[in-house]
Amino acid sequence: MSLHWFPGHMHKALKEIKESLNQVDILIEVLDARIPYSSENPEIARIRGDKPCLKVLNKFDLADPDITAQWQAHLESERGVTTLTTSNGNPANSKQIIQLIRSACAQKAASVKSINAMITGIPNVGKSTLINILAERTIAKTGNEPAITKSQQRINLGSGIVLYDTPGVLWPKIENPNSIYRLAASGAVKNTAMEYDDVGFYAADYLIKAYPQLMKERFKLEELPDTELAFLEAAAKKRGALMSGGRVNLHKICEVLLNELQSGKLGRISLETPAMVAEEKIEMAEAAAKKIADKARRKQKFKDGSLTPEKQDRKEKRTEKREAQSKRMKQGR
Ligand SMILES: Nc1nc2c(ncn2[C@@H]2O[C@H](COP(=O)(O)OP(=O)(O)OP(=O)(O)O)[C@@H](O)[C@H]2O)c(=O)[nH]1
Ligand SMILES: [Mg+2]
Repeated sequence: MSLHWFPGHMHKALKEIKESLNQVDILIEVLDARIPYSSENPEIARIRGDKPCLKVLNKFDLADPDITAQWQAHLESERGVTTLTTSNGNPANSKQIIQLIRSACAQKAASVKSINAMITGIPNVGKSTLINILAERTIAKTGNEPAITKSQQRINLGSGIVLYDTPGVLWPKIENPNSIYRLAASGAVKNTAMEYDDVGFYAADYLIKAYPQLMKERFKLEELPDTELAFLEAAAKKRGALMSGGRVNLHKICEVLLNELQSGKLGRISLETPAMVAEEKIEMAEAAAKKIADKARRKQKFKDGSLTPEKQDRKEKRTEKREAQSKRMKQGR
């Protein structure tokens, strides 16, 4: 599945983020705690330079806490960034962000009137919700679908901190194909821009392997089927997702599965672990190396092919003919 969802406003938003970056003292990248790797924007990592960066793992209430702890350790030790888990149901916890901003910018705070903090993140991850929590009032528009915030908004917290809310952005080329499915499964992509069935099958395959007990209980299955198709068929029968004639409605059950995953009804689920991602990175590097080797092989084959004895023979004859012709011309002069 490829993702064709990089609407015009995101292009503009990414450009604006880059442009206002030099007025910003600290970047707060809001990640989805269920997919900290897939929701991290490589463009932001590239442009941020050595500006302090705080990674907030939001929607922690929906993520698997053990896996989130693994991600925090990974991000802090390997990437040297400060992390914090947040969720909209725990405002007191989110307010720690203010302290973290102050301590990361302590030197700067002494010399300027206010600290500028920019909040970035993928669509629908909860940036505006978080800003409302920090501002203690509804100041930024929120909603359960991607692309609610359409332009940058400056919010003065009134305590020496100014926040910039930004529209959610994805990036034009998502390298890891698994990330596309996980972003879609988590709700970062508009429903109209994705194939429910593809994403549903991907999620089903992952869920029966990673969370077999949760799936068995949620769909009241005696035995958990070992393929995603068999699981979706069994779940569809249990939920009455059937078409006329009693055939299973796979589209409907994929929709149900994704809705329940996104709303947390399936339980606290993370869609990727540091170990999974490390393996995928090796696979991606191998695939890239194979592509280069295949290209070199094709090029060599083409070169060799053009030097078959018959071709060589014809080439020599052509050269001889040309030389003879040029000799005749010179003699004729
Ligand atoms: N379960 C859960 N839902 C959350 C959390 N934070 C935000 N939400 C919900 O996620 C949805 C998106 O929130 P927004 O704050 O509008 O997200 P955003 O990142 O500003 O989205 P865009 O402006 O579209 O990029 C809303 O329905 C929020 O109620 C959280 O911690 N847990
Ligand atoms: Mg928003």
